[in-house]
Amino acid sequence: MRVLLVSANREKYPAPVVPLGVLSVAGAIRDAHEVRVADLCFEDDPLAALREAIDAFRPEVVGVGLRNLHDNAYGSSEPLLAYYADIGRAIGEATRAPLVVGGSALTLRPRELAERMNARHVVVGEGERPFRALVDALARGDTPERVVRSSIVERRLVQLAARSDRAPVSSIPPSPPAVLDDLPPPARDLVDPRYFDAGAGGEGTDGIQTKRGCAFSCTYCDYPDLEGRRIRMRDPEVVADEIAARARVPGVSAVFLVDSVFNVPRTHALAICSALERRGSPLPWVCYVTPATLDDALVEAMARAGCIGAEIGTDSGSPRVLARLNKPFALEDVRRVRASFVRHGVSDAHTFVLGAEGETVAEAEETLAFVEDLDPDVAVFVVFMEDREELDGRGAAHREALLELLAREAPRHPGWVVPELGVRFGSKVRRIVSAQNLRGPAWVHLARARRRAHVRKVADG
Ligand code: B12
Ligand code: SF4
Repeated sequence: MRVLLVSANREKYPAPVVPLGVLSVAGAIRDAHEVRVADLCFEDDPLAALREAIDAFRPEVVGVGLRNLHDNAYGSSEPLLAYYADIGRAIGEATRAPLVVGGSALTLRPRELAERMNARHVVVGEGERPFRALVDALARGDTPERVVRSSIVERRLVQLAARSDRAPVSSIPPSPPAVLDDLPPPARDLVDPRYFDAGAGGEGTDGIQTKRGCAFSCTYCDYPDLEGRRIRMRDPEVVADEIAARARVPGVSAVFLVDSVFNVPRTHALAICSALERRGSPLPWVCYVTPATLDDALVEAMARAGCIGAEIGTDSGSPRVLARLNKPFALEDVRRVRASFVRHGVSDAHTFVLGAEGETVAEAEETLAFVEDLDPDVAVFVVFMEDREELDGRGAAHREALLELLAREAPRHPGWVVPELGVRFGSKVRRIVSAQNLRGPAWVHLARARRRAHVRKVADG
């Protein structure tokens, strides 16, 4: 079948991100079906571009990947949901091909998005196997049920998804968790080259996944819902070959390892580092880490393998709030890993989520005092917002008070970033980074500038 895959994401901050999910489902069906990708990220008129792509290809199935539910500034979801509804409408007007919707946003809000986009089918959870089964079924002339899913997704989420009102129905059983090394690689040849072209607005960072899943249970976090709680790893040698191959692509200047947590399991992270080092550490990279179980030897190995930055979900500087969030580490672990990152020349960005689990303003002030004392290269502050549809409205308390606190405190701390308030974030930062022809994540450049300033200050006495 002719399958048009649409990446709807148009978010440009902190940077445009390669649609790895859409490329992954493209890779999973292309041996049996003809696939094209329409990426709307850089289009001036996304709906016109979409109509053109449909007219040119005359697809028999249209798959749309939805990544985000809110923008980089954590604003209301409504503008994005309305844009997704427009996409659904434009597709319905341009073709009678069935519309299938998937992606992390869809997995978190299956019912609302299925309805608003008038989707014939939704794929909840990881998409390679379920989407393949669905397209194969459509090719056979079957009429599959409306919700198709991966078994990594808890039943709780799936029950929320839209009920089928179309009969007759043939059932596609939930796909078992994919064995990652058995999956075909993402169809990277179908990526829009503008992601790697600074002149076209790209930042040059590619995305690579070394594993799926997170075994921790931080209370507010969606990642285990999206990827499962059981960790599934890829062969480190294959990952390192993939990164080395990306290094040969013009414009690709850095890699983001998109794993929920890079450093767990430690043995797998170490194996990735040594496989990269043996290939000459082909590209600089950044990743997410947890302070739990992160030791100096692993940080050193990461630095040797090309790691230039680590994003750490520290979340709170209050021990009580850390316990309420069920974070798997203590504040002394955060101080310890900060010291390791400084020692090995890796920039660190700690994110803090204020207001989760009923955090009070006084507890948020405790967090700010902790951050002032820790003095990481970069501290990113967000105010908690619930994204899942069944929990709407919870956790909104104190929002305004917390934002006022950040508006007062963040501007006078050089490494503090508040996306929601535009403090050291957004178009101004990107302009500075591209004017100096710097590639890779913007926060790493802010971090490096801070360390240079610190060294100068020490040298000047
Ligand atoms: C890595 C990451 C980042 C990195 C990306 C780096 C890079 N260069 O790629 C950075 C730090 C830059 C980032 C930024 C942001 N991110 Co982010 N990010 C992630 C993370 C951890 C992994 C994303 C990823 O690449 N996964 C790997 C791919 C293969 O998985 P996937 O995209 O989900 O695709 C699978 C399925 O969804 C499905 N699928 C996908 N598309 C399609 C299409 C069809 C047709 C079908 C059938 C199926 C399907 O199948 C795919 C394969 O199994 C996720 C959380 C998570 N664990 O999933 C958050 C996540 C995607 N991010 C999120 C958000 C909000 C953001 C920001 C807006 C945050 C901010 N305020 O800055 C920005 C937006 C950036 C942008 N331009 O869009 C949210 C989105 C949902 C939401 N709540 O809005 C997530 C889910 C985290 C969360 N809060 O729960 N992010
Ligand atoms: S360790 Fe990170 S990814 Fe895992 S549940 Fe906690 S916050 Fe989420």
